[in-house]
Amino acid sequence: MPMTTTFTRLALSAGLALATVGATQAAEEDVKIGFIVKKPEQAWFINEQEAATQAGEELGFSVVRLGGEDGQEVLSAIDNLNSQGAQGFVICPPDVRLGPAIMNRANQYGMKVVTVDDRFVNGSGEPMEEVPHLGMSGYKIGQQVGEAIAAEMEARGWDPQEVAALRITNYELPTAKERTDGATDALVEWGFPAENVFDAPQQNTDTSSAFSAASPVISQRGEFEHWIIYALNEESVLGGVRATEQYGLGAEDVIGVGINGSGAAFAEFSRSNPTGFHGTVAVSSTQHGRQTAESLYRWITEGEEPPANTETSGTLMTRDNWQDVRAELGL
Ligand code: FCA
Repeated sequence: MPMTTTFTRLALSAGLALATVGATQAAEEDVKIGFIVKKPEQAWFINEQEAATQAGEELGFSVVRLGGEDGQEVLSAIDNLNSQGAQGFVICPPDVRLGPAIMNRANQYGMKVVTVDDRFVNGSGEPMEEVPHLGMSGYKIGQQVGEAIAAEMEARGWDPQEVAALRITNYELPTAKERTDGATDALVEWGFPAENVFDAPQQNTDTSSAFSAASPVISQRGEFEHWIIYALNEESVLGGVRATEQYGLGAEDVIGVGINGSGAAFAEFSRSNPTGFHGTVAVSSTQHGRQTAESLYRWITEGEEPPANTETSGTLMTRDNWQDVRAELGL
């Protein structure tokens, strides 16, 4: 064997050995977490993932942003994170009943998990309290929605007996049920007739599924000229508002109030002509993203387990104050 080849081989293997040592050291120091969301194209989730990334840049950990729109995608996202050396992930699952399967996979890899927005449920439908969670205080925020709608009906001088409520529901998701229950209770307490509340069950939590759910309900109740609309989020309320427009109902006939305070609402408030989308209860998606990522990081590095359940609050945002509230909440 010629000298040069042997020398090259030796140099190469020494180089490889050094590279391996370097990688091991880096792996011990670096913290990498995943941030998996059920609807990666929605403004709420984009904002959460960006805020988590920002927190990582400040505190010194990296965040891999992933979408998980069904169970299969979530499990492969977890495999992918494991092969990248991530120590844990924050997740808003596409279906809360996937909780046990997701935890199984995470436990196989020794990964820590924090849920955001939608809390896992176990086989009996109870919240999985062993997985730390941060989400909005659904019932209270729902009540704020109901109160805002009632105040606007009063301001417009509507007789509640002649108003129909479009309640876009998603009863498989506990946080969604809490929110629409809170809104219904506040409305009924104010004097809204419970028999004028009509359900439009949606398949998903987005605008198009709400539109499909709402259309037949509005068409069946053609006798009502005034509608109020609420749902688990503003994307869904927007679907309902678009459906009323199809039946010739304008901004003066409709009061829709959503939840979130993200890009979907800002776009609606920025339109030159107001629509039936009256307002939204804004919650800080920035805080949700940042706080969950940071608490997972502390758990990984300092062994401090995050609180079992953290609930966040909301502020009403309308066409009149949306820019101020946006700035206040850092959105
Ligand atoms: C659920 C909804 C989102 C957002 C989040 C906090 O995941 O689907 O729109 O409201 O809760």
